[in-house]
Amino acid sequence: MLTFFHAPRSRSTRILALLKELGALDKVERRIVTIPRQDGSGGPDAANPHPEGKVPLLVHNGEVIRETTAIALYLTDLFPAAGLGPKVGETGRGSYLSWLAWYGDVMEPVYVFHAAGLAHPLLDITFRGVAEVEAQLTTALSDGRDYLLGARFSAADMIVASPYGYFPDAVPADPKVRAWVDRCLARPSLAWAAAEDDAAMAA
Ligand SMILES: N[C@@H](CCC(=O)N[C@@H](CS)C(=O)NCC(=O)O)C(=O)O
Repeated sequence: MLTFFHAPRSRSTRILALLKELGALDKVERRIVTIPRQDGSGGPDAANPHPEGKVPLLVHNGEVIRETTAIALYLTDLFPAAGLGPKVGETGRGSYLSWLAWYGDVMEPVYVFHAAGLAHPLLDITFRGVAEVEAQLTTALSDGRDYLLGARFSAADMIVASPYGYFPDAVPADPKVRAWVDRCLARPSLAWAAAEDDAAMAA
């Protein structure tokens, strides 16, 4: 039994799109929960078993999996036929894990600190900054590859490109990075997930 706890138009929308890419929607029970929103709407939801009250959350046979990148890895491992993440022992597995972890451990914190206007030597030492984040993408895509792992689209592309869907002004200037962002954001699964979210919000 697989249950996905989701709040429309939130970080969990990426997981909804991933489930669509995986062809796994019919294998997952989707439960819509509320979260506190920045505009003051919403609020914690007693029906959400996330230890911090957040989304996304996945529960598989009673086991609770939290954090977007862990959930993405869990799902691509669980549904390997979709080919959205290299398996253990397969070429690209290390790169795949690295991009997923880098997103959660570096990229997202860097953009959050930047958006909050925070600067401190300890933040620079620990995470570096926006310029270094952009340089990682520029370097990785400099050989003209279509995706972070090469020719192969993966869940790492979905997660790492996702902030640029919310903040188009933050897309790095490098043409190859911009083309990669466009490629990732053009996935039909994202438009589908957005429409699902719109319908859920309207309801
Ligand atoms: N690092 C977490 C962040 C999750 C997160 O902050 N989700 C927000 C929605 S965008 C949330 O649930 N907020 C509810 C709250 O702060 O109580 C992840 O990526 O899973």
